[in-house]
Amino acid sequence: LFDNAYHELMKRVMNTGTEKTDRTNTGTKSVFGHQMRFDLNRGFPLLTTKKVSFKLVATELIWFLRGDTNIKYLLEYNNNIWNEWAFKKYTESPDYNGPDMTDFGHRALADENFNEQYKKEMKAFKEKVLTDDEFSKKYGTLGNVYGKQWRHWEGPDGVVIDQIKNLIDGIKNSPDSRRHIVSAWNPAEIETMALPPCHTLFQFYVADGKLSLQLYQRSGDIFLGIPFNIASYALLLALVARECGLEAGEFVHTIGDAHIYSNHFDAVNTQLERSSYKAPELKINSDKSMFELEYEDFEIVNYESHPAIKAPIAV
Ligand code: UFP
Repeated sequence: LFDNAYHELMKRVMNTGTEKTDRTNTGTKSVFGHQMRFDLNRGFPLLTTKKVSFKLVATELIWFLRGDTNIKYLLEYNNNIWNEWAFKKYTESPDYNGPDMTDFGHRALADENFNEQYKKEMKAFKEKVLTDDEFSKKYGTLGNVYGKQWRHWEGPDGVVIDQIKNLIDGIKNSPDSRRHIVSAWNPAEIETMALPPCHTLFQFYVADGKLSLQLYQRSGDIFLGIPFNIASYALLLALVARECGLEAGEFVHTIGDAHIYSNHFDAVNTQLERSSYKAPELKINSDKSMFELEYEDFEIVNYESHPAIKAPIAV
């Protein structure tokens, strides 16, 4: 069962993880180097011991695959997962005149008055990204994040490399190749990204008519990030397999710094007490190429899960 692999990871880190400080000043327990395997023939790995929103996963992946780096597309689907990073850039800019938003992540948790101010400013920010083109061009963008690197990696002399197109061609024309790699980690552009890529590099592998995918994720927030990352890469594998006329095999998830934030410990313990349901199935109700698919073409069937568990995100 898919949930088991994830629960094993949570238990490993809770029981044997090392306490460390981190960039966000929250504090974590972590292990270095962990691997999980998800065989897509056994269903779609959307966790069932808490509700994970497939809509957020799918709209973000479509957004990556379009080469888009502006949160406007996500907001149109009411997907708020990247807002904090864009909002941070805006509130640190000279165009922002509202109350001071320094360190809004921690302060919103600690101070109810501030939280009200923050929610108000964030709401106005989202509204402006959605309705004001000029504003959204300037402050909706996250810099050279995934979409840019996957579809428009800039090489020397203005050469633009479409890693995803190259990947599909490579898998179709030379399935046995050991070079089916996409890298989001572009050292020349790290400085210009809102967040240096967490899912850093992935590789595909073809054997017995089945396509498998391994991701190297440098840093994983086990409670909030990893459930999304699993579903997202499982979906990517399903899409690329379909595009190449292959069956989907395994998603192999390799994580570098696998951590649980100290303010997620209670949530993790709650989830660990739950037992899993049968995994759901993914359906794609369209013949369109993966590059033309819309969220409305996807369907997750027979998804039964325990309720969502809320926990604060570290910014
Ligand atoms: N994080 C994930 N998955 C993601 C993503 C972020 O787990 O897809 F974008 C988490 C990992 C870490 C934080 O807790 O976000 C990034 O911080 P850092 O750059 O310091 O590793």
